[in-house]
Amino acid sequence: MEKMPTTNKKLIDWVNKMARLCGPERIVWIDGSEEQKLALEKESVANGDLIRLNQEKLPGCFLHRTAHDDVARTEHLTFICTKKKKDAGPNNNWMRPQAAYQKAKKIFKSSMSGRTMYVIPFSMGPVGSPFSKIGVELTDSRYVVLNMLIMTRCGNAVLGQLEKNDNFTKCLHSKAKLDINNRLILHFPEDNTIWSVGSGYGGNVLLGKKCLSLRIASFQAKKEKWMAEHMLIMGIEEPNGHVEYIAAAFPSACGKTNLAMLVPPEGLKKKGYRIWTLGDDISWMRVDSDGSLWAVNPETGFFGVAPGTNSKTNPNMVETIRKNTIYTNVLLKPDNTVWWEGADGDAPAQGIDWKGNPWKPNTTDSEGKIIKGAHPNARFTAPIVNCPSASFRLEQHHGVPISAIIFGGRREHVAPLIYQSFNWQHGVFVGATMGSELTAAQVGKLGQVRRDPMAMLPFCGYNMAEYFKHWLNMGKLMAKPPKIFHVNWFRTDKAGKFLWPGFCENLRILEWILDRCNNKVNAMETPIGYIPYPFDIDMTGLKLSENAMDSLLKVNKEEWLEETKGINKFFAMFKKDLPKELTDELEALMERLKGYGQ
Ligand code: GTP
Ligand code: SPV
Ligand code: MN
Repeated sequence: MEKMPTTNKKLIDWVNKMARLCGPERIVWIDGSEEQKLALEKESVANGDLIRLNQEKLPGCFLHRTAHDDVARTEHLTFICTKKKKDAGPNNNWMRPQAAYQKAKKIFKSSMSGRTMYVIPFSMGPVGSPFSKIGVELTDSRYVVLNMLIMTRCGNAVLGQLEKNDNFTKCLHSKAKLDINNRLILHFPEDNTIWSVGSGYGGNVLLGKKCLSLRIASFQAKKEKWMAEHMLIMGIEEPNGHVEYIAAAFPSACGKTNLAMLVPPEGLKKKGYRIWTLGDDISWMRVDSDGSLWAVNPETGFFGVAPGTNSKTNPNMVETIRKNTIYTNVLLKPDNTVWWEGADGDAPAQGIDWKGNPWKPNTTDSEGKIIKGAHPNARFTAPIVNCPSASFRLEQHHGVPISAIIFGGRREHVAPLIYQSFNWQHGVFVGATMGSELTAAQVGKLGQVRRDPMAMLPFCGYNMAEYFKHWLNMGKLMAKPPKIFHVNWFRTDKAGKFLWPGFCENLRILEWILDRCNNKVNAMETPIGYIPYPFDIDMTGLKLSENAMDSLLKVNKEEWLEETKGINKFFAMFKKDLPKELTDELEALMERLKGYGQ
């Protein structure tokens, strides 16, 4: 065996054991140096894994295309492998650990033959912070290495940490044959281990992201009394120069990235607001000695959705992805730049689509459907430091204090634009019952609500009933818990049009949220929580159609009574494990609704 750049015996033994299983031709340790990164890029271009883009217009940028059936997370092939099925809960696919290891071993066996196995030591969170967790990912994919170099802190600095600490998540990944029938994403929280095989797509293979920072971390957070959440983190600098921080949980594709880096609309810019971005996907939060909740983003990059990103919807992201960015499954233009549906400018007259085929606008397939240039889940991987609104607190070991937690989903009806929970326990109920409507793109009845508690349904690494208890308990540990709110940018009018313009205008709602946190405004009490007096939302420079604000803020008794039935059905899945506080909250809500005159 080659010489190992560590004296950590546990690490050396594990790397050797996994190498014996996967049979790589050689082992390369990732040191985090620029030279090594450049060499890997060169090799990737030579073997066709990456296409080097126009270096004048997009310096340091590359394009990657995945296999056609490997374009998104595969939740049905994702498992939580705990000794007891109950510990995974009704919210997860479960396999017995022994059976899972056996099944995966067959696929891993000699899967790296003729390939290099890369060893990536990485830290989620600033290196050396008490907030951080270390992982080591073994992979046969250079694409994974190059993405991990953007998304995490990795290399020798992390190995240094492992000289004095044996605690790391063992992450094994192999592309194997990229066969969907031999694909498994396995989590062993009791062994602090992740095994992923048969995929080359982001969320399945960048094991620091959803696998470690949410599924494994949520399991650890419960034990260690902290929180690992699917939340953006942002700072809002107020006109007086003070910065308040908020965290927000919306399900996948419901607007976290957009909110995290919004540019204030003209009307509010004059007041002096400024946004500071800390993260767009994951938040780790702890109670500090001051009794409030402090958050860090464990990641260092964005893995964001490309389609729809343009200088109107998200100008800061357009700036961010101009350099040192890896594009996945977008369209390649003749000048070696990239394009996607909803990008700036017109569609190019021709190009190469995400599948690698020649493409022209408005061409249809055999079923008459328009062929897209980019896959709808095409993504870019870009460093946070590229972002014009990147926070100066990104490297701070203790993170930032959180004043408000915001939940949100995609609801045509029912949920008003904004409401505030009565207290922490009620806020946990609001998060636990949040839902999003299925769109035409998803399996299921159009408009049907899928409950996605705290936007964590696909990411909670244990029984969600226990997760709810954990949220309730965390509230008790805080002298100054964040206030909890719920937003809905997606309410529609009778014609099905969005009532609220969204995007940068959402700052008007954030302003009200901060005013509530600082006791600056009163609010109307309704059965579901506090809603704003319309005159407390600053509408300078924004004109809505007549009565739009009333419709946006309306709490409809009948709709909400119907909603409680859905919640009741959802709660039933957790049987006796559901904390009583949540059934109490549901009953109290029903009582308040019954007495609500309209
Ligand atoms: P993941 O990366 O999958 O976790 O998603 P995300 O939550 O970061 O979602 P993202 O910000 O990428 O937005 C997803 C979609 O929501 C895009 O199509 C946006 O155009 C749309 N969107 C975001 N914010 C708003 C808004 O305020 N109003 C409306 N109507 N649409 C929005
Ligand atoms: C999500 O689906 O919520 C994402 C993308 O953020 S992935 O990293 O693929 O999970
Ligand atoms: Mn996400």
